[in-house]
Amino acid sequence: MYDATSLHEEFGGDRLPPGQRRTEEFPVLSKGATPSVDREAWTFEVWGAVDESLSLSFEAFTDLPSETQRQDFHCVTGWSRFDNEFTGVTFPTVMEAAGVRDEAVHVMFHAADGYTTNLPLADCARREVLFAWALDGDPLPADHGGPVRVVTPHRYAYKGAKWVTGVEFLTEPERGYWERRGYSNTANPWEEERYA
Ligand SMILES: Nc1nc2c(c(=O)[nH]1)N[C@H]1C(S)=C(S)[C@@H](COP(=O)(O)O)O[C@H]1N2
Ligand SMILES: [Mo]
Repeated sequence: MYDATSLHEEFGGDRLPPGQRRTEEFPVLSKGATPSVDREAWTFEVWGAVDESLSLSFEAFTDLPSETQRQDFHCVTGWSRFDNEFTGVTFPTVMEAAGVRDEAVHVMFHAADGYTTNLPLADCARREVLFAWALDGDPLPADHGGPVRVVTPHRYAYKGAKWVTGVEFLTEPERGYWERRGYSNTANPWEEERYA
């Protein structure tokens, strides 16, 4: 298994970022109710600055090369959960499948509850950014974003869209749901980039 829990070293910080407290729980934070997303009806779309737009069923998506990683999870509200084992497709694998064009500089994630979140392409083109469908060996629970969610262990967790339905490659930066409402656009936990 790929261990991503030493990621903090790249950011020059402790494993527990400043101002965070560790919890064994896994709280649920969503802007609204958990949408019911049927695995069989779910499709994953990739569009924008790509050579090939994709539209994949759950079966086709989970047939892409996947891996399990041990990761930490940092919520902007102050809790961190260590050693989560997420299984999924890495962001670079999706980039390769779609053929991301040179003019792509930014990414918008779209989700079934209308949530969006954005990141620079360079922050996404990392092995640790996973489209995950399993947690600790079990199907990802609906409250935590099942069938498939994004995880971003190098950024606060609002950068990881639950119930993800698509990825849009952009030629200019845009802001997502919380980024337009006062959360940090950059969201680096080791710099405590919480609110803008
Ligand atoms: N689609 C969607 N994704 C989302 C959210 C949301 O409301 N909708 N909330 C975000 C926020 S603010 C956080 S902290 C994490 C929480 O993930 P968890 O509920 O699994 O702890 O999901 C993020 N992804
Ligand atoms: Mo959050």
